[in-house]
Amino acid sequence: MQKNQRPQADAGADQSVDGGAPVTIDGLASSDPDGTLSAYAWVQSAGPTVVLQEADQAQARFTAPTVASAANLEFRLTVTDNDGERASDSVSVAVTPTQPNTPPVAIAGPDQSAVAGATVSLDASASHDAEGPVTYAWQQTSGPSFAWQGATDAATVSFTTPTTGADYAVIIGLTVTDTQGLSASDAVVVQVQDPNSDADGDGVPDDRDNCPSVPNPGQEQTGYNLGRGLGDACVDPNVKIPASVDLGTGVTIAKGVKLGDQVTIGDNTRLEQGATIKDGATLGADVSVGEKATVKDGASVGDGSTLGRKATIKAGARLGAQVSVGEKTSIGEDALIGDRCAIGDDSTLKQQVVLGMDVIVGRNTQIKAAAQVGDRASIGEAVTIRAGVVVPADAVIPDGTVVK
Ligand SMILES: [Ca+2]
Ligand SMILES: [Ca+2]
Ligand SMILES: [Ca+2]
Ligand SMILES: [Ca+2]
Repeated sequence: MQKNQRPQADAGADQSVDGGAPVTIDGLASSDPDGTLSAYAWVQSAGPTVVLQEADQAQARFTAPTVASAANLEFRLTVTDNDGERASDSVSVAVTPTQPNTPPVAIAGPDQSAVAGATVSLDASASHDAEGPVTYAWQQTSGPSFAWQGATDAATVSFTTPTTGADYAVIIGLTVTDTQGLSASDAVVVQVQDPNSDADGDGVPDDRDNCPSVPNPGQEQTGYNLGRGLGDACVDPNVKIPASVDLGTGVTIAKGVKLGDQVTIGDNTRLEQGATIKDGATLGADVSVGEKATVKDGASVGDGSTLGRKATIKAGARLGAQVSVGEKTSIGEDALIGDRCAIGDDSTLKQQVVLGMDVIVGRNTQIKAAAQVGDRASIGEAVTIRAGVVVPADAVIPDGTVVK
């Protein structure tokens, strides 16, 4: 009896396949020189695990795995002959990725604001990856340290903002990682306002301080700053009020403020010393204008207003009824002075000024030629009325009046 000859295993030629493709590994070329093969056994020996079909047949099948990067699979075939003797061979199957992996997109959510001591929730669930699910990692990167509430590896996390006695910001970084290990980052800024903070140390907490950067314990807020929520300390006192602004009522316009054209100033306003009321400005009733104010051409001053000493009322200005004009006022040509106005002592009324009815003109005032004086106007002592002034018969011209 001859000695049995070993079978010869042949696992076939190495292959290269696409991810997801059906693959057959073929051991049909195996043989036994002096008998027959009684068994085939395929096992995977390397690479991402696949499910082998018909692993006990000459030909076995599997589906190539979907891989993000190239992978190599190895299979070992063992054949057994009719005398129970065995032989083995291996085959490689290279799997190419069907499409390259793309990095995930990290979305940490919009920046937020919170008060100190509050719970802030962050939501990164809008993060995504084209190839599959992502994992999350949150980490504080700046600001006063805080304690997380629960896990920091979830899409949504939360923490409590610490109380520090000052306003601050915290920045929280987010890293999102896909199933293939690619990652992306994002960050979210949380601005935290501490109700007890007082950045400028003026005793007024920031959230109630109309100028939190400059000490102003009195919270002064006058003139143009009224209604704007700005303290005087934060605003240039020489600010120019833009054209066509309506300043509303009860406003005080500080010294040096320049009013633009067409500004409307409401009732009970006070314009301090040196204010300039420009062309087209409209001042409401009972406006008080300080010394050395200038009322320019075309400006209109409402009823009952007071123009201070040494005011200059330029040509063409219109003063309403019962306006009180202070001492040493100069009233320009063609100005219209309403009924029952009082014009202070030492004023100069230039040519062609028209004085309304019952206007009172103070002492030492000069009324120049061609001015018209209304009915029952009362002209003070020592007033100089130049030649050509029209004075009606019932105007009261006391003793000492000089008519040149
Ligand atoms: Ca044999
Ligand atoms: Ca990906
Ligand atoms: Ca303050
Ligand atoms: Ca302040």
